[in-house]
Amino acid sequence: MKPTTGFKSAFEEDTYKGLNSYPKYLLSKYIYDQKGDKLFQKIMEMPEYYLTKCETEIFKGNTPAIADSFNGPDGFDLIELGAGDGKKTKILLRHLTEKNYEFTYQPVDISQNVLDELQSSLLEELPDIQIKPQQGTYFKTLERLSDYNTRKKVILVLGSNIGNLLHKDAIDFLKNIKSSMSQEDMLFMGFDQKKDPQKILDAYNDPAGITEAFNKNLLSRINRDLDADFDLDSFLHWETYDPETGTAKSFLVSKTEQQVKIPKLEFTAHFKAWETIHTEISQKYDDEVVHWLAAESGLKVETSFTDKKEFYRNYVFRK
Ligand code: AVJ
Repeated sequence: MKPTTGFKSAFEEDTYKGLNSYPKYLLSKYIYDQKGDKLFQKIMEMPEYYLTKCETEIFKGNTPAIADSFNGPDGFDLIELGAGDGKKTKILLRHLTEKNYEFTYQPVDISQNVLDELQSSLLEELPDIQIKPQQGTYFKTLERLSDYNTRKKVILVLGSNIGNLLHKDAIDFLKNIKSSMSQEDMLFMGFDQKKDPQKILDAYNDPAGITEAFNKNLLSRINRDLDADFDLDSFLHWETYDPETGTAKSFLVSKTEQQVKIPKLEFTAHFKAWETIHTEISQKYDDEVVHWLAAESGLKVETSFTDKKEFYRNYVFRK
């Protein structure tokens, strides 16, 4: 039964839906509350999480070429979807500022908190930068920006964030971006590449248990926000990677038969022993798949940059 008073947020509704489905699932976007953001920062610093290191290597090794490709006749506006702590972007921003490129930096995030922290750290490190944080969903913000911007836009989506989307959702996302682009605009996007499957499993299954805590933050958050009583120790973090499809999947597996009360949903979830909750996908790509996604979305791949090991690739797309 749905709660008699109705759902008070999308989080409540999505949680209810996911735990009433078979097989059960939860949406990975809800991992990122204050605690989840901190855990993700820790993940990016783990030796096993090669994605951040590779993308940083790409930025460091190609700064002038990337900066030049961004520039337009009247300068440009750099719009970053899901900026986070902006560590990788800062490499570029420093170069752009030092070489006196005419640009603004517009980080977009749903969390005002993340934006405030990014803004204050940036103004400390690069006092001359023109930063215009944009709070909101990617889609609404892109719509608004395409109405206001008159010069070249460069849209950044880093960290292989697109990997959380199934291909059909990734195509919708790319189409949305495309519809906010004009002819001269550019999309610069990071895609984690297919590689030794063990390397991928290790990145999502660290022995220190940081990824486990990150995954289980979905349950902690339901405990915190919806007064539930999930016992985190009775769930197992489980990662799979299918080298054929390139899909890494995260699960939480109930080690025992159990019931979990979720008072704010007026609902009790039942778990059989070894029942799963699917929590996240982290898609891995190759050139062929990226070109296919681009073609399906009406975009063209202009060029790309990779690291020495070719673990990761940043692509430049145009309309
Ligand atoms: C932020 C979605 C790119 O899938 O690699 C890290 C999130 N999940 N470890 C990823 C994540 C587990 C990350 N993305």
